[in-house]
Amino acid sequence: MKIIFATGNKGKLAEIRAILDSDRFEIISMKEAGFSGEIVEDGTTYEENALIKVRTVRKYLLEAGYPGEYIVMADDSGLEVDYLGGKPGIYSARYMGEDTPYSIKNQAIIDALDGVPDEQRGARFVCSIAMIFPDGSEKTTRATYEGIVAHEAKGTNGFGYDPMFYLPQCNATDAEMPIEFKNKNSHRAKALKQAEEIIAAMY
Ligand code: ITT
Repeated sequence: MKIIFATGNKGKLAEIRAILDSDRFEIISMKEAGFSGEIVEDGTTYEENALIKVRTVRKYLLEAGYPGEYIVMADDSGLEVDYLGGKPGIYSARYMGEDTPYSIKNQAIIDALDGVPDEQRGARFVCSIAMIFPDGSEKTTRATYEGIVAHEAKGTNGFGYDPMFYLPQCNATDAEMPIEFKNKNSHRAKALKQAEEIIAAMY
């Protein structure tokens, strides 16, 4: 089955390709499928934004006459920091400006929690996966990945906020852990597993 993935984020796409079973799915990015338009993410939840992405790309593919049967899939995700009242949440990509380097964004969150004890540094990544099937029906899944805000940004694996996302049980940040660990345990890994189960029940 072909999956056209509606994301422009290269870090996400690399993880998605590593997580989804390559024997069952051919993953094609929206760019590879010819989509180069803007997607206005003006939903108020991860699910709404993920659905906006799949609907926008599916509309394009249908109008462009993209051949064959395919599922359009998207990921909307974000980082929620308890001490910041759940921010940046669905605005994680836009937080402090879309083009601001993550070294600066990560340090800003660490600085905002200066002196805050570990018990109050709780944070989680949230991921919602949306799918539109060939018959036009839609499904979403959601999963979380729990950690705390690190005292220092460390590591180079992953992308985005991974260097400041500390996993106490691993004594390491997400960006210091092997990629295989994140791709088994992350919000994205778990939400994609649920998506795979939904697909398996349908086909
Ligand atoms: P697309 O909409 O094109 O998929 P995007 O980066 O704009 O790309 P989102 O709107 O879903 O995607 O924003 C998700 C942001 O949340 C992402 O840019 C990171 O800042 C953060 N994020 C999500 N998952 C993450 C992860 O696994 N590791 C680090 N940061 C993550």
